[in-house]
Amino acid sequence: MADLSGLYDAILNGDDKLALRLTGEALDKAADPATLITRWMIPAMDEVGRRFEAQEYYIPEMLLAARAMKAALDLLRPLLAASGAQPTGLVVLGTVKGDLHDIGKNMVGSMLEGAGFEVFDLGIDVPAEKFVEAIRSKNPHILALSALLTTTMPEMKKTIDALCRAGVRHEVKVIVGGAPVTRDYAHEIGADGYGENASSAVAVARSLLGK
Ligand code: B1M
Repeated sequence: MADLSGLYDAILNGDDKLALRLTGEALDKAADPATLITRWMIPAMDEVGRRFEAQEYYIPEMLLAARAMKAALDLLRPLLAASGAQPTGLVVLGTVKGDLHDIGKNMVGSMLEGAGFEVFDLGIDVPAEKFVEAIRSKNPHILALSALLTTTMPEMKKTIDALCRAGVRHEVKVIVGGAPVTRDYAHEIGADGYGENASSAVAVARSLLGK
């Protein structure tokens, strides 16, 4: 694959127009969308996170980087979703209450769509009751919960507890993921599956449905 460090830099520097242009040019040269994401785009966001921790970046820089990442992802999303064939199942997806991070969640949604799932995305900062409502109204096969903050991970357990209280826990398989979430944590809170990244979320969703 060509050197796309310009795309890495564009995201790191929060230049959405350049990120979009370089992504388009890479696609014109038949670059693989998944490789673009894993080799250049996610490492750029990891470096943003490192700089934030080191107090070299602050919230405005993080927001600009997120905007550049989203601009590039918007171009890639239809390509990620294009490989689907038969509807594989219905997924309700969301980032848990108190958490505003949605880039990883959106990638999980796109990859699930690419694998043929129908995805109903509830967005960010989703309270447990809203997940319960969606399970009642949509009757999904899978509930997919994302959290990026150690402080919002407990909302995943609260959501599973709310499903139990509402008597709908047995109707749906729950998968969880997001940077601070681990397999052990997923097990501890009674989730059915854990996805380390977007493609493993798809593999877990498929295997939970026996596909
Ligand atoms: Co925030 N943020 N942020 N942030 N942010 C992190 C997560 C942080 C690690 C940065 C750092 O300090 N190094 C840190 C969390 C520390 C912690 O709790 N351990 C942090 C913090 C502290 C905060 C604030 C509290 C900062 C503040 O206000 N003081 C604040 C919280 C706001 C809130 O949510 N209430 C905040 C705000 C923001 C922005 C709004 C500015 C922006 C988000 C914009 C947006 O999403 N629209 C932002 C960003 C951009 C980041 C970093 C830099 C990048 C996140 C990202 O998009 N990564 C992030 C540092 C980092 O992650 N390296 C950071 C790229 C994305 C593709 O990866 O989301 O991990 P990720 O998704 C992956 C996997 O995790 C997985 O698959 C995806 C693809 O591989 N995955 C799943 C995700 N969900 C899944 C679900 C699944 C399965 C897999 O199954 C259902």
